[in-house]
Amino acid sequence: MDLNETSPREWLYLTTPIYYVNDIPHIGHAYTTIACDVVARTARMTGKPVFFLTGTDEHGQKVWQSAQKFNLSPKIYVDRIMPRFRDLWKSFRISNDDFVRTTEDRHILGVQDALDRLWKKGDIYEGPYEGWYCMFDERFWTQKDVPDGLCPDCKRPVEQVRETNYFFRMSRYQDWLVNWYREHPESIRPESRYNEIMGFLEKPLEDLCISRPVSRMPWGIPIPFAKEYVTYVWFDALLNYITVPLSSPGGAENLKRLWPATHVIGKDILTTHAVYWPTILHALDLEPPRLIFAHGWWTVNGEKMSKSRGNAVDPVVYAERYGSDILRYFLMREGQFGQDADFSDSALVQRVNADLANDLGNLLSRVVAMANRYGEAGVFRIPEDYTPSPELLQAAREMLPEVPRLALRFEFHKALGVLWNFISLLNRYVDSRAPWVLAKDPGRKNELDSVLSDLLEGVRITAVYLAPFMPQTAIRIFESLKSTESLTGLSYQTDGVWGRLPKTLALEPVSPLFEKRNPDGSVQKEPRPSRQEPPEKSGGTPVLASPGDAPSTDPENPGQVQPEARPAKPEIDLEAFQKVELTPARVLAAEPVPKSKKLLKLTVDIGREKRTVVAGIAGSYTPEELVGKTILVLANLKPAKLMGVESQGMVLAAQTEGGVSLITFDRDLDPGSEIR
Ligand code: ME8
Repeated sequence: MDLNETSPREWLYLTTPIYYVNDIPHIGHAYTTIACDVVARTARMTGKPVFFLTGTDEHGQKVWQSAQKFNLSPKIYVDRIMPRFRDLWKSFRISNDDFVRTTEDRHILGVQDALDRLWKKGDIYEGPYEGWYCMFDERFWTQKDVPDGLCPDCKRPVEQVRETNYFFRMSRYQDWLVNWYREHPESIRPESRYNEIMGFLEKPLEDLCISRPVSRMPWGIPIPFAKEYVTYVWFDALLNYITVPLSSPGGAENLKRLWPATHVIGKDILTTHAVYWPTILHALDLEPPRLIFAHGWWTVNGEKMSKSRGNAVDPVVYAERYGSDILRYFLMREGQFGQDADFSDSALVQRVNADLANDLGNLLSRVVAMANRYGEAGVFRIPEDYTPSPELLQAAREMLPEVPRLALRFEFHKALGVLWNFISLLNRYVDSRAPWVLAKDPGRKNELDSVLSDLLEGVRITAVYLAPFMPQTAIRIFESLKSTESLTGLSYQTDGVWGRLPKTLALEPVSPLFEKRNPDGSVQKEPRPSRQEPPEKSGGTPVLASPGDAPSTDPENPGQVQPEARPAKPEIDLEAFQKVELTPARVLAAEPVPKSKKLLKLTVDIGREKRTVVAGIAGSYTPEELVGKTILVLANLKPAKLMGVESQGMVLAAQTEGGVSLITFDRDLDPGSEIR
């Protein structure tokens, strides 16, 4: 069930898994929790009522063993570890409405009540058990599952166990479950996970062993009708999703209002959620979850990350180094939510420098600095007759359905992609409208103020759409703009529309939102100035401008708030890139273009043929020094006439402080060699 399809008044009951406290949290836990937080915040901003639950799974073998390792009683141990999770969520600004611990009375009583009901109904029975037990995964396997004596999941040795136990009649509900999923194919996402579960359900379902003898493992919820047993940790843990609403004010009515829930989990715990849990719910006369979204796995340098492997990325360390909002952004932007992704410092640094420092941070700094500088005595006034730029207005309007819609479909990277397109549009608008040029002409004061109003509103709206992903950054932007929004009650409908800024703004220059990073993650001490100059003419001309041709930098405004960083362009896919034919070309001849100071006419060999290309490089190269060089040419650009000469391609070069620098190759190669 797509969350966008539920009625706006219907509750979104959203849950994370409750995490084991056998060790401290890692980035995988943060991933699921942040994703839920983004969905919860987005849904609230659309006006939907939300109940967002997370918590800790504190019973079971793993936790018990960890406590033993530290020579602590399990209760003292869990009391020490649990705050690591609770406090981490606070530092990540997770907006959960409740936090459940499975050692709390409200949960224990709820589990015992459910056990009693199922026992009385005959859905739980006592029976002999003989099987192969994996201590690590806390589950039994049959002989055929473990031909090599190793757990099929974790590959650790299994041990044979014979004992009397209690079983939940899960097999009884197999046909019902298969039918349910046939009728509700949208209730497990992504679709591949739905198919996985349907495949799993083709094999006969066994009954589920839901008890552990106290003599073997005492750390669990006592079974009310069999005191020498505790409840199997998964049966205990899954029930948190209903014990919390049931024990809250309103009890059964409260649960009825919230149910069915949307569970966000990692793909590792899909079977427990998509098979065990709906059958337990059905036996308790409750509907299966509305949606189970099983996201992908984070690896580190290609390896599975887990607490037990010791290669876990510590979110506390990263939040301290970068700030929790940056980590939130990275996790939501990098990779697709349903797919695996690899965590690397270099990818993180790249996102910080390009998306955050360059695109967003610079935009805010330059816009606020200009409003401050070009206002009267630091006070900027939105003109009485201000009409917003139709292009920006349209782009902002398109974000209103699109960004929340994508976030509620768990397509976080796409939602952020749409928002960053808007940010790029604003950056291009700064460059094309060049307020520092308008400011030189008193007759264009009204135009200048309108452009700045557009930009200030655009940045404010950016913060509204950013808020679910980067709540602290959104607040900093609102504060920088002296805008009155707060995260509580923020709404797309009222705050995400044009025209909410105060009419008079006394803005002060702001410190950078984000600091640029070196490849090792350390803060770059002195930001390297980068300049961007637009081409001499637009329209795909194969000419590079010489510096100073166009006023794209702000000469009156030196320092880091300059419009100096090149805004990132919208993301393209490989297919788009593959349309571009880049080719090494040997310069056979070069001569000046008559009557032009900048243009040279080159005859180049591109392997399959000769071409004439015209390039604006006369200020940086003499014709003589070019002949014999192998340069890079864009070969499939539509020909264009420049000063009367048809250019059949474009020479590529980098803009430098002193002119341009042609792209050449560090080895000898044939013209026309493939560039990939
Ligand atoms: O399974 N990549 O708790 P747990 C992405 N207590 N997500 C990851 C991850 C990774 N490398 N590693 C962990 C339990 N996760 C049970 C749950 S619910 C009733 C009981 C996330 O501490 C992901 O959400 O092992 C995964 O499902 C969860 O942490 C497992 O957390």
